[in-house]
Amino acid sequence: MTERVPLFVTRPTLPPLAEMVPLLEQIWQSRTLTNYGPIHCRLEDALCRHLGVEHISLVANATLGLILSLACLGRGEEIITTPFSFVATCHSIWWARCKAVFADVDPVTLNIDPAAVERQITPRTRAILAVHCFGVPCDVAALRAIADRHGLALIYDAAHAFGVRKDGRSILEHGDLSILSFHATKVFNTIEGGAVIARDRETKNRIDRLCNFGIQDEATIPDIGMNAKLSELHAAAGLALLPHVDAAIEARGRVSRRYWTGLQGVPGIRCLCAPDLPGHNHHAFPIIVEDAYPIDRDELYTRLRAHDIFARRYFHPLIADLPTYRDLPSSQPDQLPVARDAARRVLCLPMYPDLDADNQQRVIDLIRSQ
Ligand code: T4K
Repeated sequence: MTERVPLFVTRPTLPPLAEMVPLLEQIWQSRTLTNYGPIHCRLEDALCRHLGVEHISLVANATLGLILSLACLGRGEEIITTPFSFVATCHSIWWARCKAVFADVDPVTLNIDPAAVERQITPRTRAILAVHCFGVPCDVAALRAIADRHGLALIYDAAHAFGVRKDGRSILEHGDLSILSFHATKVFNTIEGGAVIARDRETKNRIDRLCNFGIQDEATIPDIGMNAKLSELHAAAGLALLPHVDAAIEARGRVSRRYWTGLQGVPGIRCLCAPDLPGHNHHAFPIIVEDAYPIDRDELYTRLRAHDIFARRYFHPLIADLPTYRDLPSSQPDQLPVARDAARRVLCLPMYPDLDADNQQRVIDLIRSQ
């Protein structure tokens, strides 16, 4: 009998080891290990070309990229954001010495609802921090119009959105700043890492400076910065992986189509992302467990675990219901009905390029057989 392998919600994509070795040799040779070395610069250039953007600053992780971005733009202390995200989105607001104000999400995309954003704007609002959740683009046109109308900064947490395109253009072209995550669990990874995408050279230079303690040159330190630099080793992992990322996204697309077909017609199971969504990166495969399904989301999660299938309830608990945020006025029980509903229904199924059809069928069969 073949061994039943555990299926995790994701598995990191790694470059062939042989393609990593020459980069490691260069690092050993140069002894430049960090602080904007040659591999760091090569990865920034390669990412600009790959993603079709002009100004990228690599960072040690997306959380630091978010904090620096929020600190960099605008005045006022309130940041309007989505409660339906990974905690890093909201925690970054606190670390940027600002206050989170939640706005509810759209029931179809689960991204922040522009109309709800507009209702939360006050004279104290500094910025809108929206998330392209699961790689599904936000309503960028409506958010841009609101930001312009009220003179607010617009920042996208694009942690899930590597390679996502909308109307044939990179989603990263929208907003004043966008932040990618290159964590091990993402479509493209540098093990830990991330990037801030800016509109102009001046803002990129400011982000670079903030990543390096605020240092402009040996004797000039105009800003209060921190250490958010990406090391040469991490940059090397990214440089070796980048040529393989398009194939990895295509493979994810095949996994996505198998789920879509396999789960068709199951009463009460709705797949959030259609596999033919143009420009999608298949970052995750979230399903919504509706009332018509025989058991609720948590029971399905538990039954899958009993069969070594480690699907994840991203994003539960809702950020607004965590002890640190639940007393905020925008977190009160009568607020955020759509996000609260999503937090108890969404389940992310295993999704990674090399998830083979036989193992994937275990997931589909279990969901169909409840
Ligand atoms: N904004 C958004 C919207 C985000 O989703 C995130 C991060 C951020 C901002 C912040 O980005 P970073 O600062 O991290 O760059 C994971 C990730 O740690 C986190 O990066 C990610 N979002 C979040 C959605 O997921 P956990 O606590 O669920 O990860 P963990 O360790 O349980 O990993 C999930 C599964 O992946 C494991 O069951 C097995 C597999 N795995 C994981 C790792 C780390 C591996 O096979 N190998 C590995 O090395 O948070």
